[in-house]
Formats: sequence, C-alpha cells, structure tokens
Amino acid sequence: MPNFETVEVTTDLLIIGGGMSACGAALEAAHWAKKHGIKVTLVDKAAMDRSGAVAQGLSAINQYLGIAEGENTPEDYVRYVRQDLMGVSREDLVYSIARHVDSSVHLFEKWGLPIWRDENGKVIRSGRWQVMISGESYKIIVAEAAKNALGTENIIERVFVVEPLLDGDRIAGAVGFSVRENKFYVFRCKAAIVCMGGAVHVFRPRSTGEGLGRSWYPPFNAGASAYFTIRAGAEMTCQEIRFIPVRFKDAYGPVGAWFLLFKSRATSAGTGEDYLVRNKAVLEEYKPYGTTKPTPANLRNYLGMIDENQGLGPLYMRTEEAIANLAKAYEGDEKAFKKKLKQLESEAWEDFLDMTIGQALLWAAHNVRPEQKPSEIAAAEPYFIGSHSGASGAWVSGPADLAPPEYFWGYENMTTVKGLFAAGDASGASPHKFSSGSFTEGRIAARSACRFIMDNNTLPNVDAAEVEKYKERILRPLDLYEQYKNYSTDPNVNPNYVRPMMYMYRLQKLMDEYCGGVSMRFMTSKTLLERGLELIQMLKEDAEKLAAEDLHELMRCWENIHRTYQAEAHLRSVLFREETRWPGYYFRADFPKMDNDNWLCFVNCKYDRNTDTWEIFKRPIINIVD
Ligand code: SFD
Ligand code: AMP
Repeated sequence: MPNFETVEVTTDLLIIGGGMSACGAALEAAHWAKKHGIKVTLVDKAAMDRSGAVAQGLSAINQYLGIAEGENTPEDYVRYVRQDLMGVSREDLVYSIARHVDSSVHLFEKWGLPIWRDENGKVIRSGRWQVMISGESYKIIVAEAAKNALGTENIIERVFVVEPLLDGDRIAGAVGFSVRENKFYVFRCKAAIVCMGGAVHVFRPRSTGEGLGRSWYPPFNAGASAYFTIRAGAEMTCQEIRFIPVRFKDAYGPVGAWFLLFKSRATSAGTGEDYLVRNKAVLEEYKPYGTTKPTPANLRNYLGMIDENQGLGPLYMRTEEAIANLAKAYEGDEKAFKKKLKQLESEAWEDFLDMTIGQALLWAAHNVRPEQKPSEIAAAEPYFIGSHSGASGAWVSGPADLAPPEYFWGYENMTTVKGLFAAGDASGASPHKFSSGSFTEGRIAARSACRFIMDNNTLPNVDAAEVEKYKERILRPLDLYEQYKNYSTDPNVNPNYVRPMMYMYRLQKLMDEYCGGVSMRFMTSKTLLERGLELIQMLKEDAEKLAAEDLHELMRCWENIHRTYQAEAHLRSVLFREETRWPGYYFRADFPKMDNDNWLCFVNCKYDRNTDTWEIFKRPIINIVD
C-alpha cells in the first residue's frame, strides 16, 4: 500500500460538509468564534464554490415567508408542512426555521443574488412560499460569504469524511481521507455539525447505461450524513420517508415553476385530461390531507401514477397551453403579444438554465419548443433528503421556547449523541427547508453548538488504537486491489474483490426490486422487504471485499458503504410502518390504506455499532400549532 501520511486537525467546532447548511453554520459560527475564542474548521469532500445540491444553481428560493411584508406567519408554514407530509412533521423545528428564514434570504440578496422583483420592488413569487431568482451562481455567492466569514485557512476541501470518532456517548471527531493526496485525516473536536446532504443512487435510477449519473438530486450526496449519524449511535427518524419528485423526464428539470408560475396543467396522453382532476375522488381516502389544499406532493404523484398504471401515459406538462393562456391577455395588440411570448419563452428556458442545464440541452436535442409542444414528466427514483418534500434524518432537539419536553434535550439541533449536531438534509422530520431553510438551520445549529462548547469546554479523548484500526479499514480497498489486480486479465472480473460500480449496481437492484423502486412501480410488502433485508446482510459481508484502484475509487467504495446504511434504515422502517401513508412515494401492498389510529406517529430507529443491531420504535407527534 502507498504510504499514507496521517494529518491531525484539532479544533473546537467541526462543520462536516460545505453545502447550504454548512455555509449557514460557517457564517454563524464565525460570529460566535470571534466573540468567544472558539476555533471552527469546515471540511468538504469537494470545492465549496460548487459543492452539494446547489452546484448547478437554482431558479427559485422555495422558503421565503415575507413575515415583515405581512404575507405569511410561521404558523402558516407549520400547517403547510404538516399537510404536505400527511401529518408527520416536527412542528417545533419547522417553526424555528420558518421564523428566521427571511433574514437568510435578505443576506443572499445583499451578497449579490438577483431576486426577481416587480416594478414596485416586491419579490416575484411563483407560489405562496417561493420566490424566483436568477440563481446560476447561487452557491458561489453563498460560499464566498461563508469563506470570507470563516477564513480559508479554516476550510479543508477535497477531504472525504468517512466515520465518526466517539468518546463514550460524546462525539470526539471524525476520520477521512484526501481525494487527491495520500493523506489520512483525523479530526478532533468538542462538537461537530453534520451537513453532508442526503442520499442519491441508493435505488436503481431511471437513467442507467449512458445516462448513469444523471439524477435529480446531486449524485455526490451519497448518504454520508445518514451513515455518520447512524454509526455514531444517534436516534434517526422518518427513515421510511423517501422523496420521489415528479420531474421533466430523463433530464430531471424542475416542475415547480411550471405548475405555480406558469399555471400549467399536466395531463395523461391516454385521456387528454388533467390527472389531478380526473382522479380526485381518490383523495377522499386520505382525509384530512387529501381534501385540504395544497394537495400533498406524494398524492399529486399518486394521481398521475393511477393513469400511468392503466397504460394511459405518458404524462405531459402542457407547456404550450400554459404559455398560450398567459399570452392571451395581450391578444389584439400584436407587438405586446409578441413581447409577452418572448418573455415567457425566455423565462421557461431560464428556469432550466439556472438549475438543470441538462434539461435545456435535452429540449434542444429533442427540438422542443415549449410554446409549441408539451414535454413528458415522470416520477423519479427515490431519494433520501430531509430538506425537500422528504423527511429522513437524525432526530434532533428542538428549541427551548417551542419544543415540548419529549423533543427537547438542551441544545437545539443536537442529535441524541452529545455534541453532535445535524442540519439541512441531515436532520429529520422538518421538511420543506429547501436551500434557504437549510442555510438557516445551519445557522441555528452553529449557534447552539457554540453554546454547547462553552458549556462543555474540554477536548474529548480519542482512542489512538481505534484510529489506527479505522485507518487500516478505510484504506483496505486500495490494498486489496494492489494485491489481486493481476490475478485476472480483466481487473473487473476477479474473484478476490468487488469493484465499487458493481457493488452499487447490486445495492440498487436490491432496493429497486424489494423495496419498491421504479421498476416495481414503488410497490413493496412484508415478504419482499424481509427478503431485501436478507440480501442486504450478504451485501454488507461483501462490502469487506470492496477494492479501489485509486483515491477516487476509494471514495466510491465508501460512498457505497454509506448508501448501504441508508438503505438498511429505510428497509427496516418501511417494514415497521404497517400502512400506506404516502402513496405516490411508496405503497405497502399488504397494508394499502392509511391508518391514523395506529400510525400517525414518527418511526424512529437506532443502531448499535458494537453489536450491529437495530432498534426500531414509535415516537409521538405533538402539534404545537392548531
Ligand atoms: O425546486 C461531504 N433544492 C431547492 N431549494 C430551493 O430553495 N429552491 C429550489 O428551486 C430547489 N430545487 C432544487 C434543489 C436541489 C436540487 C439538487 C435541484 C433543485 C436540482 C434543494 C436545496 O438545494 C437543498 O435543500 C439544500 O442544498 C440542502 O442543503 P444541505 O446543506 O443539507 O446539502 P447540500 O447543499 O447538498 O450540501 C452537502 C455538502 O456535503 C458535502 N459532502 N463532505 C465531506 N465528506 C463527505 N463524505 C461528504 N458527502 C457530502 C458535499 O460536498 C456538500 O458540500 S427544486 O427543483 O426542488
Ligand atoms: P419542485 O420544482 O417540484 O421542487 O417545486 C418547487 C416548489 O413548489 C416546492 O416547494 C414544491 O413543493 C412546490 N410545488 C411544486 N408543484 C406544486 C403543485 N402542483 N402544487 C403546489 N406546490 C407545488
């Protein structure tokens, strides 16, 4: 094995990840650090300027309340989120983000992010909560501010964090490796914030073969947050709540602006009808959520799937109809009509160019003129994210002033492991944070983590022998490859090891076929899940045989191990919840109905890394808003 230098970094607060929530955490921590002499270090697997979900930019900020403008209140937002997640949300956490989020958006604008405003200076909204932006450079703008606040000397890029280090029941640090140099990193800290995003490519994606790697959420978020918190022994929540977005088919372009800003209908080709209208009787079965507006995202998916399952697809976003409707008001004045049409066309293209460039390319390649021709939409493969319309993540403490005792253990956003905090996609049960809310939650978590450090100002112990063991285990795939690569003519076909791509295919096939992926039309059952759990145990045994040709593949190996833990938590939680609460995300064939009497609750779980066992149990939902 090549010689790997061990680099030790000792700090007070370790921010793990460099995305939206990490940038918020960095900004806030820098403030408290200066005031109280706290050292803060941020580590990201990539380069902060373009790392994480906002890498390509975004075309909207999906959480802006407009509290000062008198538009909405945090209570309104709590009701909206509860409704969208079919009753399952931590209202204290949602409230806490909602009351602070506007100030984050004001900062983004101050730093140079162009927010669309009308001639009176009012933000242009696409929906009740969403504001339009010209956001291609969104992440660069936010990262620049975070870097300026923290100082680049406190930021370590291109280091992939693998595993937590613990001192008893307290976080003590983390280990990882550089993806560019032969360096093994050992971080020691008094508190850490997990901000490593969600998990993509756990399920077989729709885009395989030449399209592999294309997904809606960023393929580089590979379950590190879930792995880190699970392995640290943190209680996890909502691991059954995957997110399946409906997107423009094959390039995953966003639909929000079309539905909300352009007021487009989506129809099934076989009927020519709006599937939301045609199938609306089904919503009665999901009262009160099904019959209250807005219809939850999973139910909107479900109504489309009903037509697809009857062979009435494909589903089409009626872009041509929407543009014609919006331009109608200008008919009669040819000049004004043409101008309006041009504006609508350019807004339609900008929506994609700002955040999903591949969709604009696909439109160009397919000769799509949105003003002339509708475009196919489809439900994507499942993703794990706590920040959008999914909710999986760590179970964290709520704020002192809002959380009931069941949800409060001293420090807001602290997981059940002392000193370990989570934000953004990494924290569970508080969905619909999006980019602005994730940044805001990072700020909340950092302030709280700094307070924890002041109250617990000692450096936890790190067991040197354990670190050495991790070093050997983490780098082992490189050894294995070197040892056996010449055994066969083609290094891909070798009985002594598994290459990361093959391992990933196996994981994805397993999840797809047994846990309700795209090819199973999102349907699963007890017997399928139990078989999936048997197979995942065997996959975990083979994880010991993962082999890496270079540092990049070493990262791929560990990304897959991270995904496997997310997969197992999901399988177990879907199995535990004996109902179908989120049709359109997944269906339990053996429990096809929603069951509010028994399952209007959180499903939480906990892993013990010493015994490799899981505990799974219910937690109550406590409403704090009427
Ligand atoms: O509408 C490691 N999102 C949208 N939010 C909006 O506000 N408006 C939109 O228009 C949104 N849309 C959207 C969105 C996302 C994507 C991909 C698309 C469209 C195509 C959601 C937000 O982007 C999202 O809520 C936040 O970004 C979540 O923030 P956070 O901090 O939880 O995750 P991140 O930003 O992805 O950052 C993750 C970081 O972790 C790093 N990382 N670092 C070290 N070691 C490891 N092992 C690591 N693994 C990961 C990453 O490099 C990154 O820095 S719309 O279409 O839905
Ligand atoms: P999306 O592009 O689907 O991520 O949507 C962006 C935002 O608009 C998110 O807040 C969605 O929840 C919301 N949204 C998308 N489509 C609809 C719809 N048909 N009705 C209500 N809200 C929607």
